[in-house]
Amino acid sequence: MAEMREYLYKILVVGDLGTGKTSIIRRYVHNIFSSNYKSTIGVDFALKVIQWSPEIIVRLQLWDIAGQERFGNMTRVYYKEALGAFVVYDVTRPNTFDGVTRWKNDIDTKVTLPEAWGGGKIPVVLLANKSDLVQEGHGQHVNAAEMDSFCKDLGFIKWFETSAKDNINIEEAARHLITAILNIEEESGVDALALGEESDRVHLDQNKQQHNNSGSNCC
Ligand code: G3D
Ligand code: MG
Repeated sequence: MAEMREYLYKILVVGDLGTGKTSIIRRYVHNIFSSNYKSTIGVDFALKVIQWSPEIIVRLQLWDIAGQERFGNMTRVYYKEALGAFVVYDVTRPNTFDGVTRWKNDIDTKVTLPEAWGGGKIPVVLLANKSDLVQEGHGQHVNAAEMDSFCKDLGFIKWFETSAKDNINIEEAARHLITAILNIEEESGVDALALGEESDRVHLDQNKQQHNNSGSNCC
């Protein structure tokens, strides 16, 4: 029988205030969303456990920023050991699209993949959220060719039009990001972050601890 493998992936969800980050996480994680882990740096965690295949279980640790958006960037503590990210904007508010470049740069300058995985940029997916409102005549659908080119220039691995309200494309976007991370891990041939091995990977409780002691680590 094939050996079971478990992975723990820390995923960041960033973007301007009101773009739908919390709604997307809630929609994706259903009722497992918890505010209990709120820490001094204003972060909520949500955990989603996915039976990816008969042999693979993926534990997604989704990091939401609670009220920190107004600074337009996050501390390195927040980004530490993240393996993927979503950047969210609101299709009905063009100024939130300006934030996309800023958030992507913030990610690229503050976190890289583990050395054992080549140390490159973490995979990031762009979410054009509230697409249900476009159906109702607010804003307009994104231009696919322009978005493809924008994503290529900025280094997003893909974009999706999503609706947290109508549950559109959220599952698909998550699958795409997880697939990308699994591929990077597989290509590297280094199973360093697999659960059950020695590593300094993140655990929810440890994170809470770290953040509570994180004053001097902030940038
Ligand atoms: P944030 O976490 O990025 O700050 P929230 O954003 O998830 O708190 O969402 C901000 C507001 O946008 C909320 O409305 C939420 O219901 C709404 N929203 C989020 N996603 C969608 C979506 O896909 N479609 C629509 N129509 N609305 C969405 P309120 O009124 O509670 O402030
Ligand atoms: Mg929020």
